Amino acid sequence: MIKLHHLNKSRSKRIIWLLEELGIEYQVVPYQRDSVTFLAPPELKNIHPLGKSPVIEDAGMVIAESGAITEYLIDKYAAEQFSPVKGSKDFVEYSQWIHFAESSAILPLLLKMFISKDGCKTNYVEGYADAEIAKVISYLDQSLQGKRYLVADKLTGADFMISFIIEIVKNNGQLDNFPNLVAYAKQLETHDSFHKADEIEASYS
Ligand SMILES: N[C@@H](CCC(=O)N[C@@H](CS)C(=O)NCC(=O)O)C(=O)O
Repeated sequence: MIKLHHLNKSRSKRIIWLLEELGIEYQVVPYQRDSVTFLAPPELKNIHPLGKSPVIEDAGMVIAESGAITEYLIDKYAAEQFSPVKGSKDFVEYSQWIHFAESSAILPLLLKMFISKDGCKTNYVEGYADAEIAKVISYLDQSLQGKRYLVADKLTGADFMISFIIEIVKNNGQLDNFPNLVAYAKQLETHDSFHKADEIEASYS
């Protein structure tokens, strides 16, 4: 059975949602962040050298990185349902969104979170993060104009990945000025598995 090494309040929620949507059996192995440092406990390093979450174990493999896990699970268990056809134009877009979620999109959001944890003025980083966050949000909003989902008019791996970005933007109070993002967030909520993932995540927080 698939094991998901899940850290509370983390990107691992993407994988919980995906596993729920796939409807396959899995076991959650929970870990709690340190209340002061907010870092993962050292036991996670026994599973993967980086000691981060999510990590899954399946078929004798240990797989890290939420984007790679998303692609692996979809390819193995439901490629036709949650991915465009490989080699198609949609597939290129799909791949772009999966990478975007863990590169251009997450970086400024994390910087902003770290600055607020430090609680002091910065010369450069805050201005950089704010400008980049504005770019990320408006890019996403424009890309979702007239669309229900990011790619191929169906729920795909791209949406599982971007859902976490939407959650951070929402928690930062920046979603409401972007009607396409608000509509997209509502669309994701039409999936029962999305709410199930919320409940499961909350049960470990
Ligand atoms: N790029 C990785 C990032 C993994 C990551 O940084 N996870 C965070 C939780 S969202 C973590 O484990 N933080 C605790 C730590 O670094 O100690 C992914 O997409 O899975």
